[in-house]
Amino acid sequence: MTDIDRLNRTFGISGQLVFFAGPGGMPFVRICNRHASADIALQGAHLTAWQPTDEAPVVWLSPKATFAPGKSIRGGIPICWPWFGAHPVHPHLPAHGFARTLAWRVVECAALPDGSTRIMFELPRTDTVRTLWPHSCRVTYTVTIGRTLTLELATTNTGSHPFILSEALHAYFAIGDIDAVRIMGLEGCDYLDKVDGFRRKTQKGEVTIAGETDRIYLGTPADHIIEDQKLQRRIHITKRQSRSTIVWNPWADKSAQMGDMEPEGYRRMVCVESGNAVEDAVTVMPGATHRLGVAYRIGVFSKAVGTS
Ligand code: TA6
Repeated sequence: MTDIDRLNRTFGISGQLVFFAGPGGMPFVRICNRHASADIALQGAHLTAWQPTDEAPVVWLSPKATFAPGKSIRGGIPICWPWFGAHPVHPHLPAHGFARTLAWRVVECAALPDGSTRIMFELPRTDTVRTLWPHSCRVTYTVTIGRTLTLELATTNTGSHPFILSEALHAYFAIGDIDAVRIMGLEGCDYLDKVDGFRRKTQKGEVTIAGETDRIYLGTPADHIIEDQKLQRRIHITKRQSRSTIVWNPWADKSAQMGDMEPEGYRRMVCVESGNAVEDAVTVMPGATHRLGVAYRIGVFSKAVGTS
């Protein structure tokens, strides 16, 4: 029996949840219910697709994404954990931590009474994890696929010393065109501008993107909206225990240099990432659980007032 057979036998839900060998032969799970469909790679517990019924895909996946062991997938929702960006002390360690490139274990799958589907993953404590992150902890990731996509990354400190972590759910959203998008909910927030030597600035008005953008917004508990004039839709983002929002678009030159993006790929995606980074990093006390939560849903787009 293959690993895929074993997974289907243990966790499969007839007509709703199936494990399969996806691109590069990597194990994936596909969920289809009356509300939505989604694909998740077990490597990184990396969601690569989410499409509510009768909607265009909400999550963007690069047509040139590569699927290989130990390599992060360009697009979808990579999990950045237990550090966001470069390691704060050892810059040679992998950017965005290691959770996005390790195989996660499936611990539970459930068909919920409202027709949505839940799947829970756990990050195994492998030798790599123990070496790179010498703290006792349990990390789970719960994904609920419905008309709303709900994600919860829970970190429990099972040791006797506090530890500090930074993290993000690095969501790539599919958009009609980068020129026709604005992001709301960050007005007045301070941000560190990575394309300007991490200078601290303050956001005036809504965020629009007209060049390479790589910003860590700090102290951002409010909900966000990505308004897309071209696709005529709004993506609503609601967060819990997340004080940072990262907005990233590599623009033309960087896209052309990246092996896993099409040169014009930057026009069709924007990253709006929910997490806790830099000064918003979280201290997890012994016995405590920190739960980073986020929910995405499509709201109605009104031409007249742009409200939902
Ligand atoms: O979240 C923004 C960012 O940290 C950018 O600086 C950019 O490099 C991006 O993530 C992608 O990182 P990756 O390691 O996946 O190439």
